Amino acid sequence: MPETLLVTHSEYQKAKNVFEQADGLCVLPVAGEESVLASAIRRHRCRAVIVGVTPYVGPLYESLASVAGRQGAIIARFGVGHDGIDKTLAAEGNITVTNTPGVLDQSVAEHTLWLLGNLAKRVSVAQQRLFDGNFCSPAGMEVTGKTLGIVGFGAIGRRVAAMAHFGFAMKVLGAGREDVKQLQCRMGKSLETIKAEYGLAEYTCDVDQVFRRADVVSLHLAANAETQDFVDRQRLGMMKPGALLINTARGSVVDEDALFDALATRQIAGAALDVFQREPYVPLSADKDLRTLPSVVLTPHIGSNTKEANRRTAEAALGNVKRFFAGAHNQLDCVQPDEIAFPG
Ligand code: 8YV
Repeated sequence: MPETLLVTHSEYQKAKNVFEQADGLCVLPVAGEESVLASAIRRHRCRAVIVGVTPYVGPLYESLASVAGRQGAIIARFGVGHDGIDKTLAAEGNITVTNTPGVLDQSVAEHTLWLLGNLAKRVSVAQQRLFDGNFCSPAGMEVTGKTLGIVGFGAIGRRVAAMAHFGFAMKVLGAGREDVKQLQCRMGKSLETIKAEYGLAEYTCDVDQVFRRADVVSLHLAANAETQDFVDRQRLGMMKPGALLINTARGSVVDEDALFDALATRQIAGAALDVFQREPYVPLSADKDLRTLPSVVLTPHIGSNTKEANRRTAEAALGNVKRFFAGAHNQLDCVQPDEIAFPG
């Protein structure tokens, strides 16, 4: 009897072909809602699930642990960030957690650039006006020569840096929590090489300086307790009056109420968000709904949602599940309990 693998619906839909053609496993789509997923695990006596970004807080681990016992189970993230998975509960239940590093960096980095382009040229506003029968739009701005602050200098942040500099001649400031020595050590390269490779003008761990100097701040931070509401009123207050903010990392890193106020009072000029504190988006405060502002561009967490990245992600997640069942535990993209969700 092949092992059963449950894949949450939205992830299954993103790469149906890959899942339909998976050999050696009985792959079934299932609703991502935790209680439904948990009962399906018990019903199918299943030890493997592939899941999206939905946070799972308890029943998922209980049912996997009860079905798998000492054999162990696997939660394979369809994606990179694993802030929705409780790594401690997983470890307690003898459940391995994996993710898919590298496969979606290009898509998320490109999305960051499309959001920047939309904001810079007011594309959403212009389209809405055209739809309303008004064939004119506000003036945009060129991005060439502008300063882009990359906050969180992991794989995605670095790709954005390179595309913005080599593609648009932007001046790029990189900021991360590591000092230069730690950065050089992690990347195994000198700062000069890193700068040349990613088109970086400067690297700093003084992130506030980047908020003060950048015309555009793009967030590529880990979602963890340390970065909850990282972009708060104080940091928004540091930004230049004409500045733009882009978030393709995690919603939790931006205080959305503070952002609403900064935009409504024109303290900053615009913001583009692909990720939200609550997904699907629900305003934190009913009277601070970002959708009512003309200076925002909002997309429904689609940074990684391209045909190319979806296929690579499905193959990577499936690969982890297959290697798990084959006992190749040292070949899994394992997530450790204390590992951060995005390198920053
Ligand atoms: C989701 C993401 O994984 O990789 C991540 O951390 O945020 C996303 O790309 C994906 O959308 C789930 O289907």
